[in-house]
Amino acid sequence: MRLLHSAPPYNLFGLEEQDYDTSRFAVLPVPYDSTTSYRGGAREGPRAIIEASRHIEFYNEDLDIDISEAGVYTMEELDPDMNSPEGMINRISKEVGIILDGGKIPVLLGGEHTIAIGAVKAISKKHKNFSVLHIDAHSDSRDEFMGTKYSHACVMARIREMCKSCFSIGLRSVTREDVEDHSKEILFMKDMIGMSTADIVKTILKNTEDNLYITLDLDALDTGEMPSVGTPEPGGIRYNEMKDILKGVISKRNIIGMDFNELSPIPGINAPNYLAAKLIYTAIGSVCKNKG
Ligand SMILES: [Mn+2]
Repeated sequence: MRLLHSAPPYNLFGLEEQDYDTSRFAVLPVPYDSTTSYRGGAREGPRAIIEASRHIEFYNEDLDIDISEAGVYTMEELDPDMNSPEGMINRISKEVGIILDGGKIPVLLGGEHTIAIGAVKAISKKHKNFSVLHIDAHSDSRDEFMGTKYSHACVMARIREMCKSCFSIGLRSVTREDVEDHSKEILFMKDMIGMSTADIVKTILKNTEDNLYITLDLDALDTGEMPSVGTPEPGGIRYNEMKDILKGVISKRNIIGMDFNELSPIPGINAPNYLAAKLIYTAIGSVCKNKG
């Protein structure tokens, strides 16, 4: 029972009761932004998402589900390893490995995009056949950036080394090499404009395996709705379209993990934090709609 005038508990969606053993989803907050090259602050992301999520209704009319029945467990924040980005990735990988061993779906809250490398590293030890759906404004495909192979600008270069196939959508800040080397596995933003959501979903499904990991850099969204990112690239995916893409893809795939990264909250502007929290609700809720 919630006491009168008491705030919702501090966890994702402000759930009254949480039980790790019976939970289906393990939420891992990773307040880390060490390799960020432009505006920092993504380390504040997980707390801002959790804070906003505590004020979302449990019930969602769009999905017709109640998130308090979904089995979502929020873990303690993962302490950053400030020695090296590689050390941090290994720490994340170890933690996600424990979640996977427990038969749960890891949901990481970033933090900078680098956290995805750690998650996919753990996933790749469990699954042979899986794809990564990469939703982002940027290609993140540099082999090395600012002296490390584990920078936010290298995420997809590292992930491609670990998974059977990757498919990227929303990209609108790329290099000539990206276009030459990877255009078959990219749905550029310029081509998404004018496509129906159903066709976008179809294209994603055509290019991914059944076991799917989703890494969502929030800068894929339009900066008007999502200004709270370190590297705001104009002309992105609108919230409603993103929501429908997630719903459509997740309904046809076995989701083995997800991360939502790069929220860099702007003090006093809470709407983007809510937006991020609601997208995460949509993603988790859509997994719940699937059988199994
Ligand atoms: Mn990005």
